[in-house]
Amino acid sequence: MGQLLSTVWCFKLSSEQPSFLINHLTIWFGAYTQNKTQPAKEHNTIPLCDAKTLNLLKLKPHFILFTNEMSIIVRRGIHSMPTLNAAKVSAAMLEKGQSGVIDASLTLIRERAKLKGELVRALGGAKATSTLLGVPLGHNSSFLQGPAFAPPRIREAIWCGSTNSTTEEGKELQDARVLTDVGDVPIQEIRDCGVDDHRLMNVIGESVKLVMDEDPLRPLVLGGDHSISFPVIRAVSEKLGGPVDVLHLDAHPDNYDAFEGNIYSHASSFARVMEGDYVRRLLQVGIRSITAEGRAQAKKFGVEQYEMRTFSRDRHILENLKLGEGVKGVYISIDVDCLDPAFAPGVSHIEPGGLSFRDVLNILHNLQGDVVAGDVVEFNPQRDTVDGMTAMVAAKLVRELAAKISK
Ligand SMILES: [Mn+2]
Repeated sequence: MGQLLSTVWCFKLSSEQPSFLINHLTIWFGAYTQNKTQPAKEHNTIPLCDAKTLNLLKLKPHFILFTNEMSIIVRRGIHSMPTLNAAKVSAAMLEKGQSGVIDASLTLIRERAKLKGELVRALGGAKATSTLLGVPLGHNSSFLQGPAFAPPRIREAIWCGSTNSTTEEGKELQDARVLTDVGDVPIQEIRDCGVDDHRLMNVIGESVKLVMDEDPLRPLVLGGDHSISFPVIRAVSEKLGGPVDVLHLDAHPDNYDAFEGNIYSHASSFARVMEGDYVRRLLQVGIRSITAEGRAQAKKFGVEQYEMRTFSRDRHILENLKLGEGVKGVYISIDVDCLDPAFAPGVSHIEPGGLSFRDVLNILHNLQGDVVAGDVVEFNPQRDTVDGMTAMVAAKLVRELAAKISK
């Protein structure tokens, strides 16, 4: 927008107006505030549309400028608009709209899972089929939010023509009985409707359960930041009706009680997990960035931590793990930053001194146990190399984990 016009037109939102209008206003105000050369002032006007269109949309222009709101938008940008808009509609209308969007999102996952389940059965069936479920969520990151963009990049790399579709131990990924996909939970679209994190976490969990409803599909979740592991593990345990053992590969323990006040932070997911009865044993491997609180929390929750500084000593144990016996199975959570940044630079938290890719595969391939679900999180495409090297690394972790889950 080249020049600043002279007045902001504000409109009273009512149930008569279509929901797209709210989005339109959001985008439009955002475009204005992000390109302006000075803050919006009370006497600035922006003509939104002509009188005929206003009439058609049943809009009543109110020449009252919400100056406080405009200053919030100016400071925080377009992302504050959904909340501000939400404040203008009745609670009942908001609830109806949010529920509609959430139902539609769950329907999409449910119907795709049903179809993929049918496909697997039509191909002769399987005992377990890895099923990709993308959760493009990045806003619970404490530093960068790029993991929100990871799922499509990982999928692209899984099927990249530079490699074949056979895993190291000989599973064929093009066989839908080994690997299938139900798409992404539309995280940003749901958040755009003003849905809070408590409810959003439940939507993620419900989506996981919809995949598990469809035997033999087992969820393999593509993050997203690590905050998503809490609702996913909770859902897996609730669905199976008991605790699981968790193998968690990460540079960080992610067990702060809350990080910067956020109980859903990606640095707090395993505190939330351990507060419930979802997990019997939690093994954390690759740890090399840990505070006194991280150690105290691990002690409190009885977490088995394997730190990188003693990896050469622990290697034998970690390459011969037997987990999940006497519980509902094994869950594997792989934070890409468990790897040394030499192998995976495209992460938000670069922490030298990590595992090699082969170290991770040795642990994974040799693990004995029934792997019921897993996730690969924290790949940040915005920090990847130009040739997408870390996308290939994340994709190979997904491919090998898919092979481990499927049978
Ligand atoms: Mn990490």
